Amino acid sequence: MNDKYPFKLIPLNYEYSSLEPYIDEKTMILHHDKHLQTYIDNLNKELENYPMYHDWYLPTFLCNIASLPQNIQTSIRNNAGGVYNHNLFFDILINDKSKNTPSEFMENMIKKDFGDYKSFKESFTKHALENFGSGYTWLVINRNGNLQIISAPNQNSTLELNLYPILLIDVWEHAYYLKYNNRRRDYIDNFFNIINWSKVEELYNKYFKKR
Ligand code: MN3
Repeated sequence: MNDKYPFKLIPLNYEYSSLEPYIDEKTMILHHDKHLQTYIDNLNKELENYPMYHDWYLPTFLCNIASLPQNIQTSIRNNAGGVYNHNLFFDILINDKSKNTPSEFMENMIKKDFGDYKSFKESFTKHALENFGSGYTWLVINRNGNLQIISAPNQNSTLELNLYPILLIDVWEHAYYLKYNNRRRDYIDNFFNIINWSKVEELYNKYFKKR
């Protein structure tokens, strides 16, 4: 996902239908091929006239929004965020029972900051339900190295807040409306069946290796 301008659509590493019955094939096709593609196109268009940013990676944009020319800050926040967040979201999903529960190690990390897995799940669900309008709810590593749940609106990335994301749920209606209509809670409940905890753990370990 660390590609540069011109950004391209990265194929899913699973079938569009493979998250059934939790997320339907049609939603995945539209979400990946249409919604994500639009963010990619808009980002490339915005960067066309800024060759000085053509060697920047997505996280570089998201960590440095304030240093960009003021007239493109909002568009980069929305579109670089839209690409980064969707790539990450699709990456932390899988329909594979061997990966859909946290390892003992991850469970211990969750216990440390949330008491137990059940409390974490309840808190994450509550945040995602109360995330008003469009946005994402995130599990991040904060500056103290602790896990924290946070919601953000639109396509805002937590990288802008210096919070390193390891798990996120897209609660824009386009992520669930075809199958779930207004039943966001059912979508969130089912999301927990298809989290790729191996990937989440990989991201967790990557963060601590980098420091
Ligand atoms: Mn989306």
